[in-house]
Amino acid sequence: MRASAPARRIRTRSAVVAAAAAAALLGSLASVPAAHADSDSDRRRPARTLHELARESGRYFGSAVDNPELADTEFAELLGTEFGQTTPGNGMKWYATEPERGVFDFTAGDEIVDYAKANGLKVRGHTLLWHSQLPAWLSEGTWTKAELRSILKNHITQVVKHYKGKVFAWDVANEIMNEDGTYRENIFYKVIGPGYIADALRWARAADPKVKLYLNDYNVEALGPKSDAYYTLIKQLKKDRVPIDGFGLQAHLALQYGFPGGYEENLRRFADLGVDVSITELDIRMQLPADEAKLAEQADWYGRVTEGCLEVRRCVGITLWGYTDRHSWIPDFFPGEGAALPWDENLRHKPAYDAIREELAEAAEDD
Ligand code: 9MR
Repeated sequence: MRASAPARRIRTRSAVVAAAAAAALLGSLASVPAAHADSDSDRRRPARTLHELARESGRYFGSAVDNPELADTEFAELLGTEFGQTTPGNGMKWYATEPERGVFDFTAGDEIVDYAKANGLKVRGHTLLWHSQLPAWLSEGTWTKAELRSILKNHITQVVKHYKGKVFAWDVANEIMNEDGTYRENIFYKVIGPGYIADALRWARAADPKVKLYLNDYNVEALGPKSDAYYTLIKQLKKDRVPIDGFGLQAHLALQYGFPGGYEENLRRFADLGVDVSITELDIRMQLPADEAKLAEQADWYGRVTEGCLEVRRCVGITLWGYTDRHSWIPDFFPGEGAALPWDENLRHKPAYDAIREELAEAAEDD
């Protein structure tokens, strides 16, 4: 029964956090082994991976990967064993897939799809349309509405067709809202108007009738104007019978800004609209240097993000935006911040790993 689960999970999470803090005090954090037996099951059995635990309750647990990282064999091996899903960090973006108008290059995306297939991971497609990482021919061009609609339609059609049957979901439109809940004035909005969103979803559906179609954004984990805007938009899209299957919450969180208020309620309200929800780019950064208190708080947050997803039936999975501090976008984008992932630079578990594991293991037992 799930009814009593939350209280129980909260207790165990604080136990994990306390244990982590104790371990840190003993100076033994660096020696936490990269794999260990399930604490709650027969120790003679090999440890189940995070993904295997997530699968018990019908979810996936994944990590993004950027193409150059596949050359790091230690990293690639762990990605292939611990996780059941991956998302290309950059390989399927517009600049990579259509570097010249009408000239498509699927090399980077295919490399990740091939790696995923060889290792039994499923793939989320990311992303068909975004204001960032557009090729210069597109962002610097001057277009009429008809021209840009045709460019967008062709891009979506070619890319979705190429990956048909190879990706289970697409972030069709990425980061289309401002913080105050107004539409972001990206090139598509400016030239085509807000109707480009429904157009994009319809073209994606026409190219692959089965793939799950998502809108995806950051700073939408809390209840607030930005998530409200998506709630209103998705409700309207549903009403208009525009194909929309899911809402992706990136969850690039930062300890200094506080845990997103109303996170679980927010997930639930989207699920209640009749769409899936996914945590698509999870990382939890902190101001450096990391210390035991921050790592313990980070572990608590990773546990809470995981628990919230597990509490909402239509929350279908969690993807880390890279799983290790060795390969993370954070230090480059937020100078002085980092240590955002559950594995450290040496691919050793941090307290966050144990907190995630604890939540997944409890849910696996409950289901
Ligand atoms: O991880 C990506 C990084 O390698 C790129 O330099 C960056 C460029 O903006 O994009 C990163 O991924 C972003 C994702 O595509 C959308 N949400 C925010 C992610 C972090 O910037």
